[in-house]
Amino acid sequence: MEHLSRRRFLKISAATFGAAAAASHWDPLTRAAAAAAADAPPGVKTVPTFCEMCFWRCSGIAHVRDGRLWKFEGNPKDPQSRGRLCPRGTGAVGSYYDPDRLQKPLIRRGARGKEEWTAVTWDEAFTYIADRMGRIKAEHGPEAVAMLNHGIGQFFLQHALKSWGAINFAGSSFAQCRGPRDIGFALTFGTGLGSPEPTDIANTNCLALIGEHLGENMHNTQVQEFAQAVERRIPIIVVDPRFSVAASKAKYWLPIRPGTDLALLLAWCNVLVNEGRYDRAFVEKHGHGFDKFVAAIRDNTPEWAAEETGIDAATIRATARELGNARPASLVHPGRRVTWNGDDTQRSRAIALLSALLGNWGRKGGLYFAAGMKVAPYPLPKPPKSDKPQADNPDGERFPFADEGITNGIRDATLTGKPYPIKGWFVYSTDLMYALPGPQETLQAIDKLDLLVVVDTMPSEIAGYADVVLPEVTFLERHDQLLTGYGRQGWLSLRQPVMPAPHDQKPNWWIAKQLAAKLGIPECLPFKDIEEYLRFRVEKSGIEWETLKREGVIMGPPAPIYVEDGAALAFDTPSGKVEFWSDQLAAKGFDPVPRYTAPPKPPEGFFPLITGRAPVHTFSRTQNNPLLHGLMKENEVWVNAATAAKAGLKGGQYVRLKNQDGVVSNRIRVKATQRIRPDTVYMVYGFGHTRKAMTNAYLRGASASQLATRYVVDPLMGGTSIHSNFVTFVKEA
Ligand SMILES: Nc1nc2c(c(=O)[nH]1)N[C@H]1C(S)=C(S)[C@@H](COP(=O)(O)OP(=O)(O)OC[C@H]3O[C@@H](n4cnc5c(=O)[nH]c(N)nc54)[C@H](O)[C@@H]3O)O[C@H]1N2
Ligand SMILES: Nc1nc2c(c(=O)[nH]1)N[C@H]1C(S)=C(S)[C@@H](COP(=O)(O)OP(=O)(O)OC[C@H]3O[C@@H](n4cnc5c(=O)[nH]c(N)nc54)[C@H](O)[C@@H]3O)O[C@H]1N2
Ligand code: SF4
Ligand SMILES: [Mo]
Repeated sequence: MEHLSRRRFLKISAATFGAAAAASHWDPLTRAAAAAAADAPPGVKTVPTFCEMCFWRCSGIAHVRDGRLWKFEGNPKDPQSRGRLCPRGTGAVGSYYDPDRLQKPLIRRGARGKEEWTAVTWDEAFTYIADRMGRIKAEHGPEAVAMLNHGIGQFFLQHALKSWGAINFAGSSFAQCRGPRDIGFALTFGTGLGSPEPTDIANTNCLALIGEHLGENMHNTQVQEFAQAVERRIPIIVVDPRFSVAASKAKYWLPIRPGTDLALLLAWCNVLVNEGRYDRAFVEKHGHGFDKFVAAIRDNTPEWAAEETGIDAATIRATARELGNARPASLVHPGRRVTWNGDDTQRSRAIALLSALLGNWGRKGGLYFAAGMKVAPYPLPKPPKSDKPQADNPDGERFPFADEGITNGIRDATLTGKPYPIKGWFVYSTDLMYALPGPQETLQAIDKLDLLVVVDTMPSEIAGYADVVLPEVTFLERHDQLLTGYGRQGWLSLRQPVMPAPHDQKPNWWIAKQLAAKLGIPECLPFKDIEEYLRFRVEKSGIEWETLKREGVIMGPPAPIYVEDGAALAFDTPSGKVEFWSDQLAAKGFDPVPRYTAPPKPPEGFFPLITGRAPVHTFSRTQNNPLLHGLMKENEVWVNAATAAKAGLKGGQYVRLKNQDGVVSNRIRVKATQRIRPDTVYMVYGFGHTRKAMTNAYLRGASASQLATRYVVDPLMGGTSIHSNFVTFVKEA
């Protein structure tokens, strides 16, 4: 590990965040020279592949020197990275060399959650799983086995389970992340935004960020474009209870009272309409129910919103004017992790309505139309149809506007046995103890299971409760499903192995094929190996396999992304127009125009707990990574300096946090700062691991998820709020 020391890493990752932010040329990404394959020194092998350290999916070039994985840098041909990776991507090397990686399949011997395992062969593991699955199927039907997953690697396992008869699948990227946003936009414009979100930050003349803290949230291309926007000196408006890094670059910081954003958004709409600073032509041609919308927001004045949000009316007016004057190259960022308070779809719909008022749909500097790339499918046999409804949302009756599986809905069904029992979970690449609020319910649901299989690279929290743990190789050691990306131009990226598996870890496609064989359905994945599968799809699409292997990325044909260059406007809503007033919401008993309700007040002495990201970590998955751990070992709880003084707390001191339900966190250091409202506390989520097997991350910092025992479910689509908890301080003796 010598060449992987922290110093070495810092040299590779030359511009770490703090230093870059202080520099006049603001550049938070790693500035490693993106050496193309041809420039590699002798003895160095380069392999292009795409990153899985987060879901932005940048393509990079891995360098192997003398058989050691040396570095991972951006691929200059890739539209996501543009030749530069973020610190987490660069740090991927650490996930390969992490000595705490899972090494062998494990079967639990003791009680669930007790760390008693037997290492077994893959064949023994599959036999055990197939036997339990067979018994569940015989007693309850195949619908009783569900899969909870995240990431591109889920594909082959999903297909194997579907072919066996499973129908319940969900990823935390919907109900815990961007689901409310995509549904809010779909209710308004007829389509969601998807990932990567097509925000034309590069060309916008005014940008509002609503709790989207670019620069800490390191989604690569957006951060690069945000840094350019800062340099272009356009007006930037940052709405965040916390003085985020983005706020420090902005013309306006609106330190809003948490949970009151809908009041601000409606007041912005009110100003744009009343002052005539909206796109009249767009609204007249494409709007549905505009007059009723105007009537509905009549009382949402800046003066009214000031009372709710704590932002003065003059600032609300001034920022609305900035947005209106720059239209249509004016952008209220739709956000990404929008699961805040449980009314998130309606808040996102208000952002969609602002986009409509600004007329930025399909316009330069607004929300462009993402172009994709068509790649031929592999002829996989179709899974059987089930006559049972999906357990999370039977016949769409529970959450009428959900269009993907709901993780917490599957958990509910497991807990209640309704509409039918769920007895098995396959968990792929998601740590449910972090991703899902209500950890107590997750544990109760696990108690109801006859089989919990966890496929992970690390001894994660959720793996600690598994019956069978299957160790996957990291993304640096495997092929994966093809990535067909959407953006200003479509593209195709290949993931391919850079290094051999250090132990008995296997890739997802292999696990899926072996499992399918054990379940007696080998024909559902009818290829010899994944290279055959990938090669078939690539060549069938008229692309040379060798070229893709060498380049890593192939761009699709250009397509119109703006209305100006020929993209057509059509809206897949019931009215065929942009729905300022939503009849379908009204028909289901919801507000046809978003209506604000004030968030609950904390008990005396308690503070709302909000969360976010650190630039060098992803969720809960990188805290143990030796390189990234070296850059940030634990999280801190941000407390306003005045609040800290009142509570008798000093910066740097350890405290525990206790939530409204009496749950007490691990120790966490206080960051006493002016950079947050006095009535709010903040922490980066993903810390506070409790498994000893994670030697770096073990008991470092506190887990926001552990404190998230209370949550509100969005009635439109099943999303779970993550900012519904209040905490107070417990001082260490
Ligand atoms: N409190 C709180 N909760 C949140 C959020 C928050 O901000 N605060 N954010 C929400 C959001 S936006 C999201 S997208 C979700 C994210 O939720 P998740 O995607 O579940 O994120 P992680 O907690 O990092 O869990 C990932 C797990 O996958 C494992 N893993 C990593 N790489 C691989 C791989 O290649 N193969 C396999 N098999 N396993 C792998 C890791 O070791 C880890 O155990 O969380 C949501 N939950
Ligand atoms: N470094 C890094 N980057 C990432 C990720 C990562 O794990 N690490 N994850 C990626 C993923 S999957 C996602 S979904 C995105 C998520 O990134 P974002 O969508 O930016 O969401 P969060 O990271 O949860 O950050 C929430 C921000 O909102 C602020 N906030 C909290 N409550 C309120 C409120 O009531 N009103 C307002 N206006 N602001 C509030 C917080 O202070 C914080 O700055 O990040 C992506 N990028
Ligand atoms: S943004 Fe960073 S972590 Fe995410 S895919 Fe790109 S380089 Fe990897
Ligand atoms: Mo997310």
